[in-house]
Amino acid sequence: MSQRKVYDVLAEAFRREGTDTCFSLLGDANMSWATQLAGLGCRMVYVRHEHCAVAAAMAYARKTGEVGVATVTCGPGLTQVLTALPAAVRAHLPLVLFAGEAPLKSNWYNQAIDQAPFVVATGAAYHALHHVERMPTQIRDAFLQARAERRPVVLGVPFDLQARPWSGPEALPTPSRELLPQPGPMPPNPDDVAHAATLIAGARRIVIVAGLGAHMAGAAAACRALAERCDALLATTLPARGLFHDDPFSLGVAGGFSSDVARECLGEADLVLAVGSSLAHHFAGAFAQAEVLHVDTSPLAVSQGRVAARHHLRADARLGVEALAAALPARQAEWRSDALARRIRETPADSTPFAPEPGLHDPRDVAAGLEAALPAEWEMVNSSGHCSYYFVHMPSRPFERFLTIREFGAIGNGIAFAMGVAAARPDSTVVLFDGDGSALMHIQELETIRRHRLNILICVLNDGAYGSEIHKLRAEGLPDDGATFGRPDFAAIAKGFGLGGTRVSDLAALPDMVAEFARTGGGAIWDFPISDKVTSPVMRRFHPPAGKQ
Ligand SMILES: Cc1ncc(C[n+]2csc(CCOP(=O)(O)OP(=O)(O)O)c2C)c(N)n1
Ligand SMILES: [Mg+2]
Repeated sequence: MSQRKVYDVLAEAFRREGTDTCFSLLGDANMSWATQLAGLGCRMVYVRHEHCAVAAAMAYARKTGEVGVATVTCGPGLTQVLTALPAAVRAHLPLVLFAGEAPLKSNWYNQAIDQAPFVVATGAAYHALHHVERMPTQIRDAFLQARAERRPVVLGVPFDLQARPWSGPEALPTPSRELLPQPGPMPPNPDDVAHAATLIAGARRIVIVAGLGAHMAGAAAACRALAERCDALLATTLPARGLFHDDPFSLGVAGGFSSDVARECLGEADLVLAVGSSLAHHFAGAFAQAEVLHVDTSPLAVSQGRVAARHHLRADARLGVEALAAALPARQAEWRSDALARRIRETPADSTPFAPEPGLHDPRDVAAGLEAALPAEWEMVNSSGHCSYYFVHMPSRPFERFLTIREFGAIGNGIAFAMGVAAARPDSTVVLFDGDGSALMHIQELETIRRHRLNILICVLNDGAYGSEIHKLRAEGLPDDGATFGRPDFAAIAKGFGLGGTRVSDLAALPDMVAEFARTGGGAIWDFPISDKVTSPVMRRFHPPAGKQ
């Protein structure tokens, strides 16, 4: 036992916290610890860029409900993750990042940098672990903080201290899971229920919009029941997309990515019940007219700079919604008609006509072709960029098989998110929908996919451009050459990394291609050359061509 080093004990402390997967890129300041963590049975996913370690841990945390764990070395290892950390902060994802720190004993070290201000600026917490015997407790407390505050916690551990012989106590502290307060769900105040019930009774057109909080509280069924009881329609925020995917009165996403029918119905609403949602900007923009009743354990008045809700029901989402259903008489269905259900089911999300150039697809046809061909149990990951609108409109895909994290608006995360989902669901096939620009930003991770034998099918909507930029530049009447690159040959790129690669020129071939991929598994890119003339409704709305504002 006297041979044990500090890094051995720190690795044991992570295992005791339940860490069984760690996304990692090694350097002097974390390699001994990471190697011992692997030796203790933790699955390591060794990525090729630190950003992708943290981004993969984010998707892993979202999919598993656990704390995502990643590790990077000090200095340049840490500065690489400064886009991923704020994205995790905004998405309320619990992470613990083991980062090395420069050795304390050295007067000078080339990778030394004052790490805390970088991390704190992202909204994540930073703890410098400088007292060896206290380190296991600080690790436990980092997990406690990540779970309680639902944000990333970065631990900076000088690597000279890690290499010391362990002289502290043998026993590790009680793990965070045993200490975390586990209060029962919060019931609503009866007066608040009465106020909310009066409001609902006086409304004509009600929409219940569920956010991730509704999912986490297990409130989806209660929302459906309440909607039926008070003749309301259902919708979700973008992160909770698919929560009511099989309900005939579900409008899909309420926000910038709403379908045409959803926008029309949301525009008619006079009351919105926002259940377990953060009332984000995009969501609120969908309801110009409606009063908002926020049902949440922390109901908000102002969100993202606007007054977002004037009525509040503080409660666990499920208990709050159930209490409302109990307080309200059942209403005659008027809005919820068979005709409306048929319109919701049969109307395309966007019917604006475009005529793509020969040899190029309309992205809507690509999404429809994949929606029809991909097996129901495969995991979907949507990335960012202009193309992400299209893959939100795959109505058969439930929330449980769909992931999108985009609160910080960064591109370049798709491949890492898909790797995180693949690690969380190792027996599944993961399908990523990405843009050409976003995919290229971290294309090196194809090597990780191959080496770790991850089942990831990457569908690239290849418009040969930063689509979001060209459509905005064109709308402004400005030249688009700074964002137009030509279509990279993703099939050749994938093959260069040892993966499968196909340029999909005929969408009718998709069912056979899917069947073949299901048989072989592995990693591949399907490259869909698409027109750069087709614009999404959200783009057309916010960036109408010059002169049409
Ligand atoms: C890290 C980062 N850099 C730049 C941007 C600005 N940006 C937003 S969308 C986009 C284009 C993405 O291109 P692509 O992935 O090909 O998707 P498309 O818009 O063409 O569908 C860019 C550069 C960003 N959001 N994040
Ligand atoms: Mg593009």
